[in-house]
Amino acid sequence: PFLLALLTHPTFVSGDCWTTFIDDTPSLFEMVQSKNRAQKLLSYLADLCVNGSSIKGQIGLPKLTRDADIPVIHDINGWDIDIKNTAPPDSFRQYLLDYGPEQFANQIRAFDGCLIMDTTWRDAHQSLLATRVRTIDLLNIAPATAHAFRYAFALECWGGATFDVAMRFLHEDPWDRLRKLRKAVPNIPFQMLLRGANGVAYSSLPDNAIDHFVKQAKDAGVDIFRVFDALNDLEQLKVGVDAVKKAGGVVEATVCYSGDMLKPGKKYNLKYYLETVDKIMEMGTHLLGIKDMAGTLKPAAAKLLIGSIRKKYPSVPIHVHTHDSAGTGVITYVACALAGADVVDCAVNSMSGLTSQPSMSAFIAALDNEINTGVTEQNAREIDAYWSEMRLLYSCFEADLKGPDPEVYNHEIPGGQLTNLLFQAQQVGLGEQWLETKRAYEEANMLLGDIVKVTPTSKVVGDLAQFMVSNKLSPKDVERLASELDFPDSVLDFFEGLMGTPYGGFPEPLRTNILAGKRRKLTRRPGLELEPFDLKKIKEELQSRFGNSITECDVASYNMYPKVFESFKKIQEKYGDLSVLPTRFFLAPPKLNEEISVEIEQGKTFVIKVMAIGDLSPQTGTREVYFEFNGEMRKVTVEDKL
Ligand code: 3PY
Ligand code: ZN
Repeated sequence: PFLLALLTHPTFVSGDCWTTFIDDTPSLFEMVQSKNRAQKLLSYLADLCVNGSSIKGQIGLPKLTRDADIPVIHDINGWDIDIKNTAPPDSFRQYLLDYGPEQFANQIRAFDGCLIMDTTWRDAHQSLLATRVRTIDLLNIAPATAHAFRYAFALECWGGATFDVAMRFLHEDPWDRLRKLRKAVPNIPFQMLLRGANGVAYSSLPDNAIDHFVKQAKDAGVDIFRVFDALNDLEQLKVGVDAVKKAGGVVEATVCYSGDMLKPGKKYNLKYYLETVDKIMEMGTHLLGIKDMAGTLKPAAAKLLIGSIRKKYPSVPIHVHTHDSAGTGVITYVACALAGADVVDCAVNSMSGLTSQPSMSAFIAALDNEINTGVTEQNAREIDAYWSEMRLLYSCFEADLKGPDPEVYNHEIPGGQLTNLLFQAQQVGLGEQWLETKRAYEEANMLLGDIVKVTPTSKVVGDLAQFMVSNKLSPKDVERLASELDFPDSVLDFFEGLMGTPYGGFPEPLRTNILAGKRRKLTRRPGLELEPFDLKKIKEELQSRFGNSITECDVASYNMYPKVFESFKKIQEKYGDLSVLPTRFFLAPPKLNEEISVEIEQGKTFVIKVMAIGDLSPQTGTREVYFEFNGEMRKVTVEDKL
């Protein structure tokens, strides 16, 4: 392609060429780069036209087949805001940048009301749409959001499952997403979810990998880090907390709330939570998070828990997170706000409810202006108009839950996992399978010692439950056959101690029997046993394989998910940067002659049309796909895999 660009360059063609022509004409390289990018993108589209979408978890096609409308946002006086030509107003983020995390926390605590964190960009789609929302659809609404939610506490936009899903299933770079969003929303703080010593992975990494990851995240735009440990293991939690402190971020150390603490005989009761909070406060945190990942914090328990913490620690801002699986989330939030919580997590209406967060508008309306939230109902509705269209665009990832179900108070399955398990059960014909999975989940939890369930420990319970269902094992069978059964890796990781230590210790003799001859038993937190990563060497190795464009962020991705990162780089080499492709053409082939406009970078757009798909060649098993590309004809040959 370089030679072709050279031979067709007007200066070369005119013969007016000198010896340093190549060096002096960088546009030659740009032409080559652009041609390569175009060819790669066409290869993806051609494959989509011939073989259909290969995105995992996709059932059917998007129901939205045009660009979504960008809503008009109104200011407090009801005037239209000219979003393109008006910078979003300074807000809590500027305060954070000017005065630092401690003063920022004081400012949040001093706010007269209960602020909102919008989770639409992270937990809401992780819980409802299998984490499949793509960067382009976040970026399109980002400027409007920067205005509409100017006085929100934060936007949760990164971490949790979004990190690996971006690379694994969306073929996108999560760091690129963060940087682009940061640029588009300079004024609202960004929050991420960090799984303590597990980073954004499913078991612990060496401490230096966590420090390195958090530093990159802070530098790329994360302001506030919600740090939790899935077992409320405080040593594990501290690894994440210390990493955020070193990086200069805002620490929101978090206690995970598991089950209904007011149920008689509950292992995790008020005393347990208050003692855990005491230890977190001793550790030092800017804000205190209460993470109710399954949505089992009932209003009466919320009033007691938040009220008790508020009384003991009058100056720490309390930030509450719940899921609306039971349908009682808004009542719980009102109870939290009245008991002294400073921030609660909501999602915009069409991305809320069920296994997601409670509805922002419902929360604002329920307070009836008695308590200020920083977001107006009108602005919440304006942004919601866009997301109601996104819900159609991503309809092919819906788990199709029909309504709230307080059964979550029994099975305690976290929001995101509930949708996931339901989706898997649906694949094999719901009915009996789903009932069995839920029952086995409760049984597996008790076998494991009634643990706190959130990623990654919720996966352990889910994997064990599915293992029990598919092998028709009762809890007694599991105990009896423990040393013979071939348990899922996550169960072995848990018992080895790679996720930390549960409150009350591991169940014995189950642990000994399951690990016998397979794994060791860690007696200290995993970070003290794992060899630190040689970060310099890892970077050099990655550079030798993938070229000098490898960055520290790539190293951090590789450290979290080596295999996923390698596959992602290979797909990127084949298809280029797919994040720029509009979602309806990422998930479904365009119609013949339909115009696709792809802005590959600011001010540079590819205009593509599929003109024809050729017949199957019996010799090669391939087809040719013909495109019009920026007015020129192009042809791509693809294997027909169907
Ligand atoms: C995650 O860790 O991804 C979660 O959302 C936990 O609730
Ligand atoms: Zn959550």
